[in-house]
Amino acid sequence: MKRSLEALILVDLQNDFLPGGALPVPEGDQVVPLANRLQPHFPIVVASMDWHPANHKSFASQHPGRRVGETIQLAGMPQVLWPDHCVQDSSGAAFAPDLYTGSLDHIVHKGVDPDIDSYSAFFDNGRRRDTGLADYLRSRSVDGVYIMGLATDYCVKATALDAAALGFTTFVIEDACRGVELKPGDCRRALDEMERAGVRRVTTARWLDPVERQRHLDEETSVIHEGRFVRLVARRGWEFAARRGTRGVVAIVAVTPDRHVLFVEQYRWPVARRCLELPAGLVDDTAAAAGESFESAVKRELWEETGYEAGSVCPIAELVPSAGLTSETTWIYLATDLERTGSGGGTEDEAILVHHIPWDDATRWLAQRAADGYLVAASLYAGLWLAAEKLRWPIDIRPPDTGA
Ligand code: VGL
Ligand code: ZN
Repeated sequence: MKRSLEALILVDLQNDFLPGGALPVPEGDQVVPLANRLQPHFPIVVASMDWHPANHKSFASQHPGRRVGETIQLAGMPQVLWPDHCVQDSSGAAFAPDLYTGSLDHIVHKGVDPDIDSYSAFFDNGRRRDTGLADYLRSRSVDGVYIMGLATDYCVKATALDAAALGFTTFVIEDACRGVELKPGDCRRALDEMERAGVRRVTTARWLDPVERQRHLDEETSVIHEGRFVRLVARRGWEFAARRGTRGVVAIVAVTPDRHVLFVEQYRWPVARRCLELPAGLVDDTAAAAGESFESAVKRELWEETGYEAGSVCPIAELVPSAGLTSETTWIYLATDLERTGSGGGTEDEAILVHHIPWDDATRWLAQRAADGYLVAASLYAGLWLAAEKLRWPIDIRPPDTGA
């Protein structure tokens, strides 16, 4: 099976293109948080940097008597003259301070030849020199590119047009781009031109809206085996387990007013062992609960399993229990203002034991059980640690004493 991946291309998210910079793009700063929130959704992330020598011929300063915004002939092509910007190694050329750069797989420097400008991240404006980006993308099995950044009417447009011409399936993420708009309507015309060249227009909602995101994921997921509660599925050649009929798993760090924490104990068949876990359950557990909010699922599951009603619940984190094995993630919630109104224990066939453990004794108690061969859920340790931060109740997180 031929691998095919999609890359995110972040175009010129550099200080000089932000408000206050040398060549400010209006609202340019507003796309930086979007770049940060899109990156986790892509297997490959690439950034381009406008990277000019100080004597670059696109700078008006290099043409005595010419002014910024005028158009001249350069390398046989019309060239808009710009203020000095993105000079190599200057602070103006640095990435936007709030941009997260730890996920960048590859960086392309462009506009390095003083005699010709380079709006596109693939080629200079005369298509004389190749930046190596197309080869890099092909070497990583990329056949689709999603482009965002600055500026819609120059570098984003040129990068998208080249990507499409090179045969990449090309998308422009409209709401994650901003333009210079030297003439009113430049951005709209740029988007129209991209569209005519076969570039598809999308918005960040495709990743950032959970419903839209899931719809796209489902389209590229095939079912290998349909179980009663779980299915075996494949996505891009990767096999994993997916739950049926639920929107998520919630696990609850529930603390009582007298500073106890609730754990549940249950014999679990996959590991054939008694396990100590946080009270937990599925959102949309039953037909009766379909469409419930995560918060009401937390309250319902906590009451069913432990008999406690929670006055207040809040989400702490979304954690991944086993990212290679299952699409399941666990939402850790903190539940406080507890009041006991039921007996708990779950449904009859669940046979859940509830343990009320003093917060300050929790890690010692868990270490003793673990030493006897009980299994402790990773989410339980993680949840205690995260809740300790939130509650400002220090917790001793020394690892269990295994006698070694
Ligand atoms: C750009 C003008 C000059 C851009 C770069 O990043 O769009 N625009 N250099
Ligand atoms: Zn430039």
